[in-house]
Amino acid sequence: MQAFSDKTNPDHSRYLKLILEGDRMAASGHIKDLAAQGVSIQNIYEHIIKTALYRVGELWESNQVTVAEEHIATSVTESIMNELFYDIVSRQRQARKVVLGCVETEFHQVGVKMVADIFEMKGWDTYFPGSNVPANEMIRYIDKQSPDLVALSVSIYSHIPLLEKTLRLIRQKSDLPVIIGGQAFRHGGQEVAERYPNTRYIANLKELEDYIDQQQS
Ligand code: B12
Repeated sequence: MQAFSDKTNPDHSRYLKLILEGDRMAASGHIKDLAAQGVSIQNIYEHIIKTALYRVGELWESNQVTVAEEHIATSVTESIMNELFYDIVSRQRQARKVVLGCVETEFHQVGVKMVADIFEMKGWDTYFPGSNVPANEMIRYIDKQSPDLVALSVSIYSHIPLLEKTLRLIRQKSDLPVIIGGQAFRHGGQEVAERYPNTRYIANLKELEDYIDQQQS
């Protein structure tokens, strides 16, 4: 598997067209072709899939695509990520666990699924109870799994107080390391991490890879 820093700068426009058309087969083939050409999964996630989905959001906001087209673009993307999974997980396991989730009322889950895949590529075991996980249920699940790390995702800025609710509940019990991320922080709010010990904001998959490497060194 290529490192994140492969020099290619792939263009997202073909992928965008295919997912808006709902052409799952062609979109899947396109991503597999890129991977076969040596474009890293991290690069595909960050520069093709994320860029295309951000563009879908802009087109939806300006009424140039319908809600149904936006939904199908996302569901085709999730199906392709699921297809890639078996090939990207590292066979060298690290005996480390991460529990990941989207905070209460947060439905955007593609970004945190990418985060989970990067951990799997690094040999970590990932547990993703999904989007919109009630804070109390997240705490119960963390208790049950006893992970080495928790990763929480927030896309909507007004959900940051719900992230803080989960962080407070985690900190009442332990000083388990927590990483937070998601586009809720695109225009600020990262200082939330400073209010909770052992909590760190990570902006993208490159920073995430560096962070995981530090944990393993
Ligand atoms: C698909 C989508 C949906 C789908 C999500 C389905 C799903 N299965 O995930 C559905 C239909 C549910 C949805 C609903 C809504 N959506 Co929406 N949605 C999108 C869209 C088009 C794509 C989201 C996406 O997957 N992006 C791609 C991923 C890969 O990017 P990402 O999440 O930023 O992740 C990256 C980083 O942030 C980071 N990261 C993410 N999480 C984490 C966590 C950790 C720990 C770390 C380290 C890193 C990390 O890693 C990723 C790689 O770099 C976006 C457009 C956009 N700009 O993203 C709008 C968008 C996010 N949605 C928006 C809105 C307004 C809504 C609704 C309120 C619409 C409505 N009126 O109902 C609801 C809210 C639902 C809710 N309560 O959460 C707005 C948000 C605006 C804002 N400022 O808050 C956006 C930006 C669209 C827009 N342009 O207006 N949406």
